[in-house]
Amino acid sequence: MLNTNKFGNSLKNLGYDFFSGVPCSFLKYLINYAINDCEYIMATNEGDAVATCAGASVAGRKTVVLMQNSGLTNATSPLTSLTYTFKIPVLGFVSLRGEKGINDEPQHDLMGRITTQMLDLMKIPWGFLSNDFEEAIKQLSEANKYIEKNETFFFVVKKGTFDKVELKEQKLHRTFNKLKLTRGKRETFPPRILVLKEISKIKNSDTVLLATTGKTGRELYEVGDSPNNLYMVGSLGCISPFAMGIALSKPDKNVIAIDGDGSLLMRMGTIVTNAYYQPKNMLHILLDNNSHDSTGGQATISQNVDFIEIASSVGYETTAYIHDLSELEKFIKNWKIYKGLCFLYIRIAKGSKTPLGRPKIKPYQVKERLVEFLNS
Ligand SMILES: Cc1ncc(C[n+]2csc(CCOP(=O)(O)OP(=O)(O)O)c2C)c(N)n1
Repeated sequence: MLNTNKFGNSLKNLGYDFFSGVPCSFLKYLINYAINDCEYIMATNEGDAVATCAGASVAGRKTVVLMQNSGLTNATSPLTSLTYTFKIPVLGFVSLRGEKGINDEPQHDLMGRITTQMLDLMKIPWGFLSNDFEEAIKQLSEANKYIEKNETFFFVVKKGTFDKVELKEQKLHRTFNKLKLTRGKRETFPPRILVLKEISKIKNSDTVLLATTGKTGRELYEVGDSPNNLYMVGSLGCISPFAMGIALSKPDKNVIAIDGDGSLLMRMGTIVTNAYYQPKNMLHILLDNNSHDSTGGQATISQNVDFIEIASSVGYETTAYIHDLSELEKFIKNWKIYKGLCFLYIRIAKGSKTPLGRPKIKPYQVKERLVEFLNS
C-alpha cells in the first residue's frame, strides 16, 4: 500500500498542486489528501474537471484529475478533443472498479474490462500505479516526462493502493448574487458577429477571449485573430470550466468566456462550480440563439430556461440581461473597472456570417501562443 501523504507530497514536489475531480472510493484517500492539502476543485462531472485542469495547465500549473473509471466515459469528449487536440498536459488517476477477479458491483463490470482499452483508444499513455512506494515514485517521474512533453498521462489505480487519509472538515461557504438585472424591455437580437466585435473591443494585454465551440470561435477569428484568443473546437460545454481554470491560476488577467446556449446546457453543472470558486477576474457571456446554430440550427430548447435566474441562484456575483449592443458595451466597461464573477446574457439572431472561414492556425498553435501570452 502507498503512504498517501508521502505520495501526495512527491506529487507536490514535482509541482503538481492543482487538482480537480469527482470522487471514487478507490481514490478517496488521494482525493482527501488533495482536498486537505492542495488546491482541489470539486467538479460536478469528470469532463468539467478535465477542462478546468486544462485551463489551469495552459496558465502554467501542473494539474491532476481524479476520477472513477465510470467517470472516464464522462471525460472522453475533453480528453479527445481538448487535451489531445490542443496538446494540453494533464496527469490523471483513474480507478479500476470492476477489475477481473475482485468482487464488485455489476455496473462496473464492463468498464472494468475496457478501461485500459479506452485509454489506448484515446491515445493516452498510461500505467497501473504500483503499490510499492519506490516503484510508484519511479513511475511518477516517468509520467512527469510525458507531461513535460505536453502529453496527458493516466495512472490506473487498483483497489487498496492508497493508505488511509482522513478528510479534514471541509470549510464550505455560500456564494451570493449581489446584483441581478432581469429583462426590462424588448431586446434587439443582434447578429453574433456584431456582439463579438463589441466584446473584442475590451481586448488588451491583460485580457483573454475564449470562444465556445462552433461558429462563435470561427466568427471571433474573423473579427480579429490574436494571441490572446482561443477558439474551442469539439468538447462542447468546456469553455467556462476551461476559463475558470485559467482565471483561478492567473488572477492578474481578465478572462472572458463566450458561451453558447447549447454549450452551457450541455455542461450546466459548470456554472455551479464557477460560482462556488468565484474567480473575480472572470466574465461569462452567454449568446443565446435558442439553437445549435453551428450544426444546422436545431433547437436547444433554451427558450424554457431562465439563465439569469439560474446564474443568480448559484451565486454569480453579478448577472445581467443585456438588451442591445450599447448595454453590452456599458456592462463590459463597468466589469473592467469593478470585476467580480459576472454573467451577461444576450439574445442573438440565429445564423452567421456567410461565407464563414475557419481558423487557419492549428489548435495546438493557438494554445502555444496563449500559453506564451499568459506567462508574459
Ligand atoms: C460533445 C460535443 N457534442 C456535439 C458537438 C457538435 N457541435 C458543435 S457546435 C454545436 C452547437 C452548439 O450550439 P451553441 O452552443 O448554442 O452555439 P451556436 O452553434 O448556436 O453558436 C454542436 C452540437 C461537439 N462539438 N461536441
